[in-house]
Amino acid sequence: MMVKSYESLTEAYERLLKRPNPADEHFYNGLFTRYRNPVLTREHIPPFWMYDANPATNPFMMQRLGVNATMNSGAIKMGNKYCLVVRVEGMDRKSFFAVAESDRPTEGFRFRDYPVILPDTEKEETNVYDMRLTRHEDGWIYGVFCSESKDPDSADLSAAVAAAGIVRTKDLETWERLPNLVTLNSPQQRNVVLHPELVNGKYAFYTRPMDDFIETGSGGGIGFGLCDDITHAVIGEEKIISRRKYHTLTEAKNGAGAVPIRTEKGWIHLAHGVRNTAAGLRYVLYAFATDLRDPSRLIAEPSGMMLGPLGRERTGDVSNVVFTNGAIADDDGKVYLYYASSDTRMHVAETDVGRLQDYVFNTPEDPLRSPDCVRQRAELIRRNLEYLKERR
Ligand code: M1P
Repeated sequence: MMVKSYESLTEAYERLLKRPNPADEHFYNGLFTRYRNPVLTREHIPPFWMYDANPATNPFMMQRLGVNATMNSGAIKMGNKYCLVVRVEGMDRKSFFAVAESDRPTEGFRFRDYPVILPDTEKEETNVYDMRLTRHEDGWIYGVFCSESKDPDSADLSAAVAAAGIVRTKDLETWERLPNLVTLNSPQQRNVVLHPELVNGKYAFYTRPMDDFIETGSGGGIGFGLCDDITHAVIGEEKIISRRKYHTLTEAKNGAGAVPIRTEKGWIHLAHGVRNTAAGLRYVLYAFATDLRDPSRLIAEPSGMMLGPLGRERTGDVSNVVFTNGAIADDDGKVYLYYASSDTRMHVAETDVGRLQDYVFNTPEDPLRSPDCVRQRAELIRRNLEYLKERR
């Protein structure tokens, strides 16, 4: 078996980072355009993160610390840079965060030299993942992520406890760790997102109440709660704002995704919904809107999925999953939705605020029963056929 030189590995990596990423015109729905190549894969990891570059100590030029996946990334624009705080998963299954940035939203993402060194303040914390980045009106950028530890009350080795970890930064370089979020009425939390503005003078979080690490149990959906002090964040009441419903894409669970986008008509939320199938859980993305002044008040909930796993997105470490925890609403109205497929790689899809508003406010709601769904579709067909006949 040949031994590659460290230089050849670096050349291949540099070539990959220069690869153009054209828009993929195959899929059309009028709402978003996918880009053909993933924006980040494990191949985008700098070789000096994985190999010992010195042939004297690495004669077979072997990976010493490999990387398995790059996925669920928070997203934010800093100056003219598109920044992703990526969930990187090592071969050891542990995830950590790393900043990858580019001056283009759809290609050229390069990891900074070092991963994020999070302050190690939670001694039982074993794994961290899925950071949402909120540029808050108080001047900080907050990162809210899942802080996972072994369940101390269970002998089951896979029993874990999920909580929401909170950090803040001004530059994605130096991070201050705050105590984990406490939700008085929910034993576990994952997919927690900080709202970018104070609501009634308080910090507002989108939560996902859960009875258990995997199952949400009695947790009814995406919650909303307020807290007085972000440096010791405690939430009492969690009001359910996007409720799970029978025979919908959120039947098994759902969770807030990207930080909501402020538009003239309301806050637009991009979330994930999960249902169970014979092939296991299926994760898709959906959208809804809440009131500008009261972001806990649902004002629009279009029917069905906005984006589902397609083609090669459908396979990976956890197949049949698309997941987002970051989008960038750019100054020109474009919106870049960063999403991972099958817990393996990162993609981008492009839309704009006008299209998102049109989608969220003009897509009919899910009537929840087949007879009503077919009536809804028959009405669209009737209107179209009349319109097309008149045009002739
Ligand atoms: O494996 C799919 C996703 O599962 C979890 O999402 P949820 O809490 O909604 O089940 C998360 O761990 C996420 O990271 C993962 O992509």
